[in-house]
Order: sequence, then C-alpha cells, then structure tokens
Amino acid sequence: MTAGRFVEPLGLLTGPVAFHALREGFALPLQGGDIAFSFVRLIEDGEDLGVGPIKEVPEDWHDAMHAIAQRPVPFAGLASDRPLVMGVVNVTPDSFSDGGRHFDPAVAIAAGNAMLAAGADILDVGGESTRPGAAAIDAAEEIARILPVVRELAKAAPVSVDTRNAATMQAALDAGAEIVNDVSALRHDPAALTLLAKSQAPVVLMHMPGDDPATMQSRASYDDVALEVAGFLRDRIATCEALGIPRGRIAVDPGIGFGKTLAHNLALIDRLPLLAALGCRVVLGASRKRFIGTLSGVEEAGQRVPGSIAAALAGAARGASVLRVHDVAETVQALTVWRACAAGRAPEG
Ligand code: HH2
Repeated sequence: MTAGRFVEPLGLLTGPVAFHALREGFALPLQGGDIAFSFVRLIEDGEDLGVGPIKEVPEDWHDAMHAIAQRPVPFAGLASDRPLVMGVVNVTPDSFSDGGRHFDPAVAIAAGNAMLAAGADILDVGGESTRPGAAAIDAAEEIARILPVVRELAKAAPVSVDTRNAATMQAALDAGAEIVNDVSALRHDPAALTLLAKSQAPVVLMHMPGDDPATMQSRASYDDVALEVAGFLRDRIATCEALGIPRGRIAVDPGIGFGKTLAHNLALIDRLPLLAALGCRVVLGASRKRFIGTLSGVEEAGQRVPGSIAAALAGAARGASVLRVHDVAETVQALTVWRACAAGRAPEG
C-alpha cells in the first residue's frame, strides 16, 4: 500500500483550449508549463477516492493540487520551457540498444558531438550496461571506460554520468560531468548519497525494483504500478532531502523497462502526470526498449526508432521534461513539429 496523499492530474489540454480553460479557471498548468490539467484523481493511502473537475476538489486538497501547478526550479540550470533531449552515449561492449557501437572512446566522443550538432541538450555517458540480466562491472573498469569520453564531451555540453557507483560519480564529476544519473536512485552504493549531499550536482533518481539489473525482471509485480513507483520516488526524495540534497537538484524517472512488464510500462507512460505531484522534473527513457519491440514485432533494437519517437512524444504530451534517447536528430525533429501542432502556432523567433 502506498501511504499518503496523491493528486493525479487528468484531462490534459494544450494550445488554445488550454489557454481558455486556464483563463476561466477550469484548468491549472502542469508544473507551470504549456500543458494544462482540468480533472484530477484523488488518492489517499492507496485508495482511489474518485475523479472530478478541479473546481470541485475539496478545500483540504487544494494545497496538494496547486503544488502541481508550480514550476520546479530549472533542473541543472537548463531550459524549462520545452522538453529537453538527453542523448545516450553508452561506452559499453554489451548495451542492448547499440550493441557496443560506441565502446571505442573516439567513436563515443564523435557520437556525442554528432548528438549535440543534432540538438541534444544533455549527453548521458554510461560505462555499464543495465539491460535486464546484465552482469555488473567494477567501478575501476567503469571509470576507465567513460573518463576520456566525459572529459572531452563535458567541454562542449552538460554531461550526466549514468552510474550506480559512487567512485565513478566522483571521477566523472571531477572530469567535468555536471549531473549524476543513477538507475538505483542512490541505493546501490551507500557512499553515493553522502557524495551527492556534499557536491552541488543535480541527480536523476530512477525507479527499479531492488537495485540489481540482473534480477529486476523477477520482481516485476505491483498492485498499482504508477502509484507504487510514485510512492517509491517520493520516499527517495525525502531521504535525499533529509541528507541535504534539495528537491530542486532532483529529477525523477519511472524506469521504463526496469523490472516492468509491457502492461507496467504502458501504465507508467499513460500516468506520467502522477509524477508531477513530486515537485521535480520528470525524465523518461523509453528509447529502443523491449516494450517497443514487443508492440511492433521489431526484434532489432536499432530498428525501433519510429516506436521510440512515438513513446517520446507520448511522454512529452504528459509532461516529461527530459527525454533520454538514442536517436537525437529524429527525436528533436519530431518534438519540434509536435510542439508546434500542440500549440497551434509556429515557434517564436
Ligand atoms: N535506461 C537505461 C540506462 N539508464 N537512466 C535513466 N534515468 N532512465 C532510463 O530509462 C535508463 C537509464 C537503459 O538503456 P541503455 O543505456 O540504452 O542500455 P544499457 O543499460 O544496456 O546500456
């Protein structure tokens, strides 16, 4: 059971309809952005109390509801008026998504620079595959893989380091990385929380059941996956805050494909606005993942680009602030067109 209260934004609106509904008080802006919500579901101690228009929400729920309309502080000082694109640079021999294409540092650096030229806002550099069943590697090996790549790419862009190991986090931050992206939400390595508390680095906290990709799929069991993931992330934010990592430095991620079935992944994307209630930016990493292959019948991860774009746009339409993707140029183009269509006008400038 997920304890406490949650307000889940529903009835999402964009463009001129959102504008009118906001002006007439029939809607509130989701995290202060361009998407508005006109209905909410009230949830208390895991119990669904029902769905209704925002105007009919009882007084004692107003604070919680209005908190969702507040704009979080810009994560890592980055733009917050549009979804950001995080390009994935896996310096691994065994990633599910690109099968070791960027294992050579020079190739990884070139790939990162190409992603920047294509419009990436952040580069996420990782040295350990976390695909289901992947074997862990030690921090020394991970550091040796990523350091030349982080050092070079950090000269050109904000770099996040995708790691569960505190030693790797520290080495990458020293080499110029600005953001820590931990798929274990700072649970795998006990030193990670202290390190983040001491540094000023922003951190992405991701949900996965347990803290080990080798066994996570055997834990894919939830009564209400969206609520349980939101509850888990809320507890992790509380732990971080208690140790001195302010909410403004935290972004949250539902962990698509990490200990989740197809049904779980789809429910998490559909109910992504529930995470807005946590007051942090929301990151979504659906790119090339197995559920896209299952839905489309496409076995080869590199051939899942159209499905990945569809998932990224579904996330953006539900308030995701950062989209973690392998195919940057394609995603940036799709997002640009989707935003103009949703707004009903061409971008300014
Ligand atoms: N997914 C992967 C790795 N890191 N980090 C966040 N925040 N969110 C994600 O969804 C996420 C992540 C897995 O994808 P990939 O890096 O392409 O594969 P691999 O772990 O096999 O290297």
